[in-house]
Amino acid sequence: MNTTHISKFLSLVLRHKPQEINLQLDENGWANVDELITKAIKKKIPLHFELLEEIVETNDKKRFSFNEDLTKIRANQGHSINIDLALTSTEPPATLYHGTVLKFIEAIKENGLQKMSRQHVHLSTSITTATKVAERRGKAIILTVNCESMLQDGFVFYVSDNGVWLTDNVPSKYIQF
Ligand code: HQG
Repeated sequence: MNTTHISKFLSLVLRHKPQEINLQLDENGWANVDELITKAIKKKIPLHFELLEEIVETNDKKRFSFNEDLTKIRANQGHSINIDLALTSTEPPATLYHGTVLKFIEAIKENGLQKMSRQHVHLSTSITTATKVAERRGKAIILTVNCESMLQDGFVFYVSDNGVWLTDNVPSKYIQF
């Protein structure tokens, strides 16, 4: 099993289905590292501490973080379960980008960007990153979000530990299609 497989397993249990291995996450999404390792091994996932360290450090999108004393681990963003990342609201750049695909455009024009199954709408600082996000689904269409106006109108933004910008929703009047 390579690190990509382990990383996908970690995304599953730390973001979506901790119950798959009967893992407890606290209200901020942290899992106890020893408990995670023990419960993963029970499910035949060959996890050990050094491997977790390697994944935290080398994961292409820095999806996971340890706490300071390395006893806890969590996903930096992307959860579908209801946890509070305890992020501080932060002033975004004037413009952020969202990569999507043609089949969603009509619905986005109608309803704006919605968080769908996640806890936030995800926005990127660069067109390159937004393009990669979109290309998981097909040919990329990049939407430009006018964060400056949103901020003036009282919308709140957060930035995750791995640099993804998060907000609750983006009404279509702030989107340049
Ligand atoms: C679309 C991955 C219809 C939206 C990525 C997107 C990212 C709407 C999809 C991170 C809509 C939701 C997040 C509306 C939005 N009607 N469709 N009103 N509003 N959509 O996966 O932003 O690998 O939840 O455009 O790389 O694609 O998991 O969000 O296509 O960083 O770490 O609905 O997930 O990171 O899809 O991706 P997602 P996303 P990880």
